[in-house]
Amino acid sequence: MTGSPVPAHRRAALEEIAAALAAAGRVVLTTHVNADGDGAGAAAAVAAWLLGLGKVVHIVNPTPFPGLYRHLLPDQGIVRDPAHPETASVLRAADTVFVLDTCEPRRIGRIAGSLGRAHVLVLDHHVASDAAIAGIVLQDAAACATGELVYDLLGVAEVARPWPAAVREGIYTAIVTDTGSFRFSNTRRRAHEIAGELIEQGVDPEQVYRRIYATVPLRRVELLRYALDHLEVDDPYPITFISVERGVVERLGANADDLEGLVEHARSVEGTVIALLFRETADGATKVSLRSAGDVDVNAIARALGGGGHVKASGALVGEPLEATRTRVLAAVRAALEAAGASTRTVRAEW
Ligand SMILES: [Mn+2]
Repeated sequence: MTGSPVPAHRRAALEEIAAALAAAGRVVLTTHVNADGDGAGAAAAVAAWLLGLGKVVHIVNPTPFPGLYRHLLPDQGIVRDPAHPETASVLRAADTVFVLDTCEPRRIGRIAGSLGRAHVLVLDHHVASDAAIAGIVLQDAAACATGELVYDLLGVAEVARPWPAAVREGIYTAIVTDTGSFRFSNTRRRAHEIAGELIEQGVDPEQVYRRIYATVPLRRVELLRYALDHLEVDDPYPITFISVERGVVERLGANADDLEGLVEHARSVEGTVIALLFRETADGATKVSLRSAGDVDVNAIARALGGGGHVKASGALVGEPLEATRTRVLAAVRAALEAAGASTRTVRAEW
């Protein structure tokens, strides 16, 4: 069994990270707030690999490990709540902290304050920002997911194939979720190559799909019903947006997982160049998700709002109520569309 070749420009950094992990004894893995399938899958895969090498491994995320991806964990006991008093000693005892799917200190919340004496390693595929976490960093926006970089890390470390089930399923899930099930523009040939090799190793795509997408709690369907009912088109601009008020999330008992993917419904509306999701948080701030279906760089817009991400998919947390945020963001997006010469919605005359 041979893997997809590791891109040459990643090798040097991956070799350094692999050497640091080989020398590590107690490793803490972490990812950004509201971990997604990439952050959770990448962490589960790395945890399974390192546990197999006899390391002591814990996952300490700034926000709870998502229930949707708990089945990927090689051992449920490795996840620690950052607010729990005993977690401070886990962080203190770690000789190595491995940050996945972000390289920004503010995205790992209170974990950023615990990086002190440990060796810090970072794997990330977001667009570089000014304030990166200090350590051995591989940041490559050419990777479809952090899962792709984990795949390369195991390749460089020459881990014998087939890999443990939790390793290959974590990486596969990371790639499936971050490529929108192989639909987004980051779905390049290599995403399929890696997926193909993981299937050869034993991943069951239907089972992965069922666990993530084919079974949803009723509240998520109720939330979708509300969202579609509140979908708006910013005519004549090619902007489609959904707003979810705080009361709705509370009434349905919805969480961050439940909101993932909602913005895709706005993006799918014909003529949409920019899709937005506004979601009011419990403390009265507003989370904004931005998606670009064209050439407009939503990462630049998100950065101006204090957030960031990718050229075609970004987000920001704005400390203002929903309505004020929506007014401000719509103005910024309209201006970006005008600057790009894409300020009117074009639709087919007939279907
Ligand atoms: Mn990612």
